Amino acid sequence: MALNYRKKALPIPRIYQLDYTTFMREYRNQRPVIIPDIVSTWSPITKWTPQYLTNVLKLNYEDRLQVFVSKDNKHFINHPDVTQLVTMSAQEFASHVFPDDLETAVDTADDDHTRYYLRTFSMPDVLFCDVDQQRQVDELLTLLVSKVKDSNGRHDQNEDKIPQCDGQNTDMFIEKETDMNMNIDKKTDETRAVWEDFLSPISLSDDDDVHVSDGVQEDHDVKKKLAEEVEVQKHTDSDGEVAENDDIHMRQTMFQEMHSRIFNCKTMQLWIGTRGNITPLHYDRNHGLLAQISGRKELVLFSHEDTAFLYPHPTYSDRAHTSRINLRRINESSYAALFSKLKEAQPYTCILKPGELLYMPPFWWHDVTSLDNCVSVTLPWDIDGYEEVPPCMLR
Ligand SMILES: O=C(O)CCC(=O)C(=O)O
Repeated sequence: MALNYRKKALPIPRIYQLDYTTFMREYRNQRPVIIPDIVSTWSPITKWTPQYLTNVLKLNYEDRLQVFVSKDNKHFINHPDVTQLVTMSAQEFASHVFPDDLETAVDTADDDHTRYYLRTFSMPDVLFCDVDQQRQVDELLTLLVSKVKDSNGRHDQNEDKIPQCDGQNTDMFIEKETDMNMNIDKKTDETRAVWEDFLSPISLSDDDDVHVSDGVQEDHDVKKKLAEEVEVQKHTDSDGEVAENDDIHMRQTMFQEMHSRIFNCKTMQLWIGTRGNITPLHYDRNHGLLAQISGRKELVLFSHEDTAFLYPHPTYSDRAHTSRINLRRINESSYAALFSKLKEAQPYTCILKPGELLYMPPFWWHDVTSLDNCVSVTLPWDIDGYEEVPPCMLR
């Protein structure tokens, strides 16, 4: 997208081997970053073939898949004049986004300008199990929370107590279609039962107020302290050893809590769609991790500090977290005049490639265009009680 901003768009950095200390110091709550070497080794990168995803969608949704269908390639995917939420069979949806012959599909898409976008508001159990694997959880949380060793050099012993999908072999969904109906109900019930009692009680949605109950507040105070102390304080005297053990214990608790908050099948979202799909300029109140499984997406981000230049819908509107600006039109002179302050905003851009993970701080504005047929996963996590809502967002 060649956009005519006054301020030159800045690239979002790609940082390999990003560590916890650098993440806390430079990015968390401050600016976006692309992490190229975590999701790239996740099992969904190779496992989520078109056939596998089609099987899972069929078994989860059968003929009740709710898909955004847009006949227009220039407007928002969720513009009510051009986009409908259509209920269709998983098979039909798959035939659009996973066509056997990609060349033909691209030509067809260009001909009739029809785009298809599935966005789930929770994660199908089978796919969730593929994401919530011990090694994958460990690697991501080591970056976000910092993994600690006890005084004997051992890693967190309590991790074993966290229910995980590790034992779940989801390869069964590569089976022949006829065998699958029998398996799915049993499988999803079992998986759900493991998770139901353990999931984070802190719900998350665009509309949620940031709310921390009294009981949780104490824990958040502990985390505030941890967040400020990026390095674990090392002590040598006996009092110091106690302090270090306390610190390790707190970090282990935090690790477990973050596991259930980030790897949460009720808040994780799946995005599958055709190229050309647009998610218009909006912000979320949570920390965002966008994991790109296949295809590329182009993103334009703005800091929350630029909110005054981004023309949000009125606060009373149900679209208060979205902008009135369609970034595809800003080079039109009449449009530019209407939204003249946009020139003051500082855009950050990237093309997110398969295997890459984008961290977006809370309240950062983002606009997303699918450059290819894409599969992505969003892992949002709600902000903590001590993380203040930026004053510019209190409209
Ligand atoms: O991928 C998209 O189309 C939108 C993703 C998004 O808005 C998010 O992850 O918050």
